Amino acid sequence: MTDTEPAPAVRETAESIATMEIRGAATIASAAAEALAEQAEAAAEADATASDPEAFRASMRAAARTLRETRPTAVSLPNALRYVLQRMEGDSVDRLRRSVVDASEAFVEQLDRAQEDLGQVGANRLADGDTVMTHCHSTDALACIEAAVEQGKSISAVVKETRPRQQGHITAEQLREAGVPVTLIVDSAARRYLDEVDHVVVGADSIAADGGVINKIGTSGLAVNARERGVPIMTAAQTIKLHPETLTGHTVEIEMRDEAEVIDPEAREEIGDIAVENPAFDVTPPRYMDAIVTEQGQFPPESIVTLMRELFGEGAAEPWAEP
Ligand code: RUB
Repeated sequence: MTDTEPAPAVRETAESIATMEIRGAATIASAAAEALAEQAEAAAEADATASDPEAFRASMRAAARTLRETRPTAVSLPNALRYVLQRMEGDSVDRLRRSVVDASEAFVEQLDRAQEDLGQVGANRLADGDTVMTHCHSTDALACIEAAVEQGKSISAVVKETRPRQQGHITAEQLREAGVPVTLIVDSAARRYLDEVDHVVVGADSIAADGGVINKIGTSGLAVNARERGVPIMTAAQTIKLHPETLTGHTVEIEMRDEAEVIDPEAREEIGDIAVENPAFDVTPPRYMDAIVTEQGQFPPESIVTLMRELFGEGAAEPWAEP
């Protein structure tokens, strides 16, 4: 490992995030924070960085850049890197290493606590006997349903399959394990089943300053249909999903993924000359979302900017950039 080459553990985590072996905004964030701790341990041992604090810092920034480049939409990833790198301090490699490892552990702990806390808030919105509809697989959304079950409420779920990667299967399995009766449906059946549903619960990859919710493709259509059917829809999202750059007018990049996720190459070949597009996320305008549930309580989407300013000030530092 040279001073700019990330440790093998970092490259492995980056690869797993890019290939979606590690996926979902919260899981990506904790994996990225843990990878930085692994980088710190490796750099404290490596010849090029073990006795040079500046080279150590440079190697941490390079590792963060490698992780940052994996997927563009979930802001929890840069927010995790920011949290850890901003707490890196010390005038010796050992102190720097310790500060990174401590920050990484503190971040992961906070993440777990935040999810538990928001689960309680989200659960309060659900009543005994409710049926919820889910989209994709969100650990924050599941935390709300699981907390409601723990409160003794009887909840059932209509789970959208979520093309093209079928993360709905993960949701179905986890809800079943939590004792929630599950009905799995294809995405296009959602509107038909909304009449049987009391709540829609989704997660978020990023939340913009105007209250727009960026989540798995199909969330915005579901939200519009839920509004039309009069079914309340909430986003469960820890505050690390708040996107600080949107405070200064930046938009959130929507990841475009490989067309092979949508259609297998042979079938495509048979059809002939067509274009295939595979956006992984979409933006639900705040007017179609009833509440954003965080560990700090629930917010109407339009007021989330207040919390964002409190937590991030007016902008976002990039501590992984070369000085
Ligand atoms: C996952 C997805 C999830 C959010 C929230 O997309 O859209 O709803 O990431 O998840 P992908 P969590 O499968 O493409 O990563 O609540 O676990 O952070």
